[in-house]
Parts: sequence; structure tokens; C-alpha cells
Amino acid sequence: MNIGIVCYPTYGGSGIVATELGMEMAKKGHNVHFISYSLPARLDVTIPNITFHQVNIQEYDLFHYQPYSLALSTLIVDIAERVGLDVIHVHYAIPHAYAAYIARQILHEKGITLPVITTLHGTDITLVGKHPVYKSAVEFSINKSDVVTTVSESLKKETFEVFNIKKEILVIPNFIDNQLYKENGNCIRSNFAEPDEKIVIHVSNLRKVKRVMDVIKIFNEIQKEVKSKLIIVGEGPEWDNAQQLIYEFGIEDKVRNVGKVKNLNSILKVSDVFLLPSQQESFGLAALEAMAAGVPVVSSNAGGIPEVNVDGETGYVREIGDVKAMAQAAIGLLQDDEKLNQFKKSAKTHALKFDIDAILPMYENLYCELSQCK
Ligand code: GMT
Repeated sequence: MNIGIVCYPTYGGSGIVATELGMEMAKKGHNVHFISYSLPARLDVTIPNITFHQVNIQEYDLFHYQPYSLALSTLIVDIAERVGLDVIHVHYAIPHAYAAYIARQILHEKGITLPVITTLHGTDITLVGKHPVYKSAVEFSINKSDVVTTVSESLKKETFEVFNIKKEILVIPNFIDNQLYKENGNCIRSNFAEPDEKIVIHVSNLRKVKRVMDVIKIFNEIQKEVKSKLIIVGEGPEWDNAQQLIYEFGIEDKVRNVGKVKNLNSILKVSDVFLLPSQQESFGLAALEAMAAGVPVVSSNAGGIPEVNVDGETGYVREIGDVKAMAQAAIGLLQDDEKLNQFKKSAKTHALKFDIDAILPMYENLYCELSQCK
């Protein structure tokens, strides 16, 4: 099949899911056309059958905002005409579902059929999409997609609550390639902590919804009881505030921000507990990645997190904002090596349920069904 994938190129979960999905489809022999405004962070363009198409924006002085959706629709039309796309799969509704709808209509006028799959990832519904400035257009484009999927039951429920959706929504959970977590990688524990210290980790784009301040507060409680270090992976707008709090607590020698890293898997593999106290989280791909690396997760109960992190088995799930309870849960784990090892094993085992080999066929079957309808 010739598959088009539209996504954000950044380190956010939706772009990662789209990229991993497309690369696996290409390895299976499909031709995959990635469409984005720059090269997606994890995309390996050396894989055969992968083509990257950059959305080019023509800067024009008259426009205060350049019309990205128009350029994206035009590019989808061009690619579909040139290579004969069987399906276009857009990740994150805004503005991708809208642009794909317009492209499909233009192609229809030319006698070409292009089925559209929209995968909703979270903030496109829970934060940005429901804002009155976007709501009607987002609702319209979801209803006009041929197939709509969400990454969790929780997001499906919220989509129906927020919008007037007139079609079925399929839940296809996010996935992970557990093979990638088999090797030890190049990261050594002693780079981050003394032999008698535990390693606590947080990975995100450090936005407000991630409650990065709670991460610091939780760790501050942990380090009072357990000799430990905190590794923060990622960059984002909350870092300045977080840093201020780190200085207020006087724990700057125990916290290290390594920014965006290429060897995340190997850093995860030397960690003991992953903190994810998010305000909103449709799935929590970062938590799944940690679990695949054998790291138990102490998280909030936001959105779809409880569908990934099983309370009392792969980690602990507490109320959003309950810093004390999350700290206590983490301390209990970190102080009991037997329990910690048991949770590490369970986390790894549970991650297998989300293995790429189990989830990928769900998307591939959808593509097949839709391309046959053409
Ligand atoms: O949450 C982020 O930082 C990025 C965001 C995105 O759209 O890229 O992630 C969303 O999609 C991920 C992949 O499906 C999910 O794992 C995240 O939970 C979801 N984020 C939120 O709902 C806040």
C-alpha cells in the first residue's frame, strides 16, 4: 500500500507514535510518505520505502499568520496525485484532520478517492480542541474522517463528552517495541548516582500539564528518606520555575536535567522509579517506555494513565496533585528492594501487552479495509 502519515515532528508522543508506526509499516514493505513541517525527531529516512515530504510555507508580508493548513492540504493533494496514496493517516486532529478533509474534497473533484484516518492523541481534544476558537472546526473534521481512533478508552469517553460526535471511535492503544529495551545500552549507572543511591526519573516536554513542580516536590520528600538522585529528561517552559524550586529546596546537587537525549532507553534502564504526576494525560507513552525498560511508575490518575500503569502492580496511581501520597508511594518502593524488584519485573511484563507486534496489525487492517473501499 501507499500510506500517507501526517504528524508533528517534535518529541511529543503523537509524533513518536506516528513515526514508529510508519517505520514499521515501511519495514513490512509498504511505501510510507511522511508529511510534516520538518523531519520527525525519530524518523530514520534511510529505511527503504520511506519518503519525507516537507510542508513548505510561503512567507507573505500581508499575513500575520501564514496559512499552514492550506499548504498542508495542497501537499497532500500533490502527493496523492503523484504516488496514488491508498490512505492518509493524520495524527493529532489540529489542524491535520481539517487539512486532510479539504485534501480529500479536492481529490474527490478530480475523481480520486482518499480515505482519511484521524488518530486523536490527547490535548487535541482535552486542551486545545475544545477551546471555542477551534471547537466547531475540530468537531466537523473528526465527524468527516472515514475512521477515527483514540489512544485510550479515557480519551474516547472525553471526546464524546466534549464534542457532538456522530460516528464510532475505535480505541487503538499506543505501543512499544520491547526489543529495543533488551540491550543494556551505553549508559552506566555511576554516571548519575553513587552505588548506594536510587535513581528517580521524569521524562516530558516540561509543560504545565505535566505538573513538573509536583515532580520536584515529590522528589524533595523522597530524598529526605532515601539517598537518591533525580534525572529530568526533556526541555520545556516549566523548567525555569522548576529550577527556582530546586534552589529553594536546596537540592540542586541532587537534580540533573540532561535535556533532550538520544539514548533515553539506556538512561531509563539504570533508573528505579519514574514520576508522572500529570494534570492531563490521554495515555502516557513516557510511562510505557519506562515500564518497558523495567522502571515502575508513580503517577497521577489523570486520563488514560490507569489504563497503562496498574496500581499496586507496575507502580502506584494517586490523585492528581496529591504530592504527599505520590512521595509516600515512591519512598515505600525505594526502601524495599524486594518489592522494588518485583515491581520492576511486573512493569516489564505489563509493557509486553502493548508490544508493537500486537498493536500494529490493528492499524494495518484498517489501512487494508479502507484502501479496498477505494
Ligand atoms: O503530552 C505531550 O507531551 C505530547 C502529546 C502529543 O500530542 O504529542 O502527547 C499526547 O499524546 C501521547 C501519544 O498518544 C500520549 O501518550 C500523551 O498522554 C498525550 N498527552 C496528553 O494527553 C497531555
